Amino acid sequence: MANLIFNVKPKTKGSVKNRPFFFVQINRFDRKKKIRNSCLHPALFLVALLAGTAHSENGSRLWLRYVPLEDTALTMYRGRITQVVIPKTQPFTTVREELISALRTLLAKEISVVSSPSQDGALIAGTPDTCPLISSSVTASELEALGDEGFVLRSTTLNGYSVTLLAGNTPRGILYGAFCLLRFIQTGHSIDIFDLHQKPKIQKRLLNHWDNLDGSVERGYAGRSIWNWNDLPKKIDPRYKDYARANASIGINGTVLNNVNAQAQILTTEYIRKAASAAEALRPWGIQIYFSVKFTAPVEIGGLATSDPLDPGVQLWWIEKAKEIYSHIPDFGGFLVKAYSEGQPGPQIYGRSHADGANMLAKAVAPFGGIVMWRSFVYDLSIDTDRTKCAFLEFVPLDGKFAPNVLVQTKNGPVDFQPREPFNPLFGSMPATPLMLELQITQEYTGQAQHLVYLAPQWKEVLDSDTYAKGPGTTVAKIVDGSAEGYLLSGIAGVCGIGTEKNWTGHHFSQANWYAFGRLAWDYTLSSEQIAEEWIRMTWSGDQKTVNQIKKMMSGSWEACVDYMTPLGLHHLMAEGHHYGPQPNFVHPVREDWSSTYYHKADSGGIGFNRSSAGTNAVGQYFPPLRQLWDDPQTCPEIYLLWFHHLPWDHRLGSGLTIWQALQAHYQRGVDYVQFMQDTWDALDGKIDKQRYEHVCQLLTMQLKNAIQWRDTCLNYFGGFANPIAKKQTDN
Ligand code: GCW
Repeated sequence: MANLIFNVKPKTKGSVKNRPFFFVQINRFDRKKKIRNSCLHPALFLVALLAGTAHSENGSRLWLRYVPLEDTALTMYRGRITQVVIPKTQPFTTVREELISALRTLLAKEISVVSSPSQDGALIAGTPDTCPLISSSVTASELEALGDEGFVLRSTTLNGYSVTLLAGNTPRGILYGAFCLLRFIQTGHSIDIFDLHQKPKIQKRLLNHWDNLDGSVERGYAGRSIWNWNDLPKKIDPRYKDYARANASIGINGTVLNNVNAQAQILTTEYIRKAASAAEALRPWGIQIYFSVKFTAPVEIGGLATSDPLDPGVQLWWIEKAKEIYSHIPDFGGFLVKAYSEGQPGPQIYGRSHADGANMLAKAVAPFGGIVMWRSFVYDLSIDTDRTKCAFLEFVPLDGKFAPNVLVQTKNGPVDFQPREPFNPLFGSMPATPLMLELQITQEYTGQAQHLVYLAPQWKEVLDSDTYAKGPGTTVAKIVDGSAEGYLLSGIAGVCGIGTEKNWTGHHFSQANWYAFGRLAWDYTLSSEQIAEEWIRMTWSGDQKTVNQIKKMMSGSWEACVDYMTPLGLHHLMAEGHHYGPQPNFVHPVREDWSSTYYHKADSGGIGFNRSSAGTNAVGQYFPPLRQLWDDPQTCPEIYLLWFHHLPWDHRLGSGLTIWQALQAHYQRGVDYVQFMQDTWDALDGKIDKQRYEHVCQLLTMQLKNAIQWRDTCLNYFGGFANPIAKKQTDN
């Protein structure tokens, strides 16, 4: 729907006034006027496709393409891996097959599987239980430090042969280590003389699917749901394995199969059976499954008269339900709950709190090691008229009241996955509760599957934000990984937009966000650039020049999106419903906080939401010194200025520009960047396989059009307030 609307060219007929506001295009700033309809005529496109079949790629192999290395790259690994020692027993089958087939393809040669090393270049993989060579080469304390998921990769000498050791405590650790080694080889990283110890920083690393049981995907832009509920449990789509393998390769260890706007049906025996067979396909890759559950399930499918969490009958229903689930899915992960938010029911219906609800579910799954992820995405405006304050006001008083196996799952910012938000003030304010970070991989508010927007820098900004909760250095990352308070239970979730499209994510570059999420969940200290470089080398090309060009495109793409959509701390200017294009004049007939005007508050007096101590005092929910710094427009970072302040149009920034001039500059900068991405991609013609190259070409053309539309629509609208003021000043 969104895309259709956006594709429509402004008609010449009819009154401009009668058209939705965002159709109006003003090319005032369109200096280069280089907007093409497509890189290639459709007929030529077809010819190119047919001609290039041998080299055409559809993106379905993601970053696991395992392209045979070219001669120069091969020299680097010559003699390094010639044979593999790995257990032949069941839990190692997955990793053994992956490792051997990948090595044979990448290194273009026979790799023999042997029971003990007989020449230089043996790769010895296993746990101390399966392989005595491991216990003799890796100390017990080294192994202990690795935990269940870690691994050691080490070049060493054994029985006189130079070998590579891949050791861990579990098959899962070996699987992650194998993918690490394969990544090194695919990205031209040396595997000589290294001694690498790795384990994930965060325990539960989950994708959240917002997939409905009818196959539709809320905020999904890549086709239908990959979960074929109609075919399950009998038919297992081969894509489940591909999905699980891709996730394992980046360290993701769990997935919530269904939408947080949940249907009670998922808890029926029929669906539990279906889910159990999907779980079987994912298990070999270390992926546990979880359900989003509807709080009123006991009434809806259990035939009870109430779903009150303090009612013993309701408690028993959940206990029995958990038993049933675990009898089919012994490694079931647990429940995710959206309660009392956007129409979803919650314990509040019965006058109970979030903690009452969460703890009832937690008790049911606790005997099996399950967890409950209770979302803090609530904004009941009767609690406070500033939406950003609501979750804090509801949840902070409950700190310490949640059972130990409950995580409070919290979005990165206090509104809703906007292009940029300050971090959510709940981080640091609930020390007695483990908080799970929820990020959005599907680009609901950042151009969906049409725009190239690499989100790792956004996530890094959040993770690296200092909350000052326990003094300087208490970053969001340290709260999320549990280290700030010493929690063992920790989690991070990424709302994914994976669907039935061949390339999984719609835009080939949206795959990078899936990849980056996994890599950051494993180790948030990795830089966005490093992650991008790995991904590009595995996904597009190993040619350094090409890699550098694509990396340049990606690195500034998020900031560009912020610039052309919502610069200087603006937020939620998106059109209603689909959240794709701009609609700054939108006023919702019923809910004030679903209106764009509620967020920007532009009028002749200025622009921005006054959340300072003189306004709603949302800034007071942050710890000092942020509270003071952000309270004062002179010290508030420009990136959050209009988030916290309502300022006159002629207010001067540090740069000497007025707010109005700065807004114009940002919107233009965003457009220029998209133009730069398009020019850079154009120059890569011939360096990238045709099919994917052309697809990205077309999307960049669309993105440029859209960026211009964003700029023009917003500046046209805000100019209505700002220009008379600017004019008055020039006249004076
Ligand atoms: O981002 C908003 C989306 C809703 C979503 C909700 C949530 C699943 O617009 O589609 O519902 O947030 O996170 O619960």
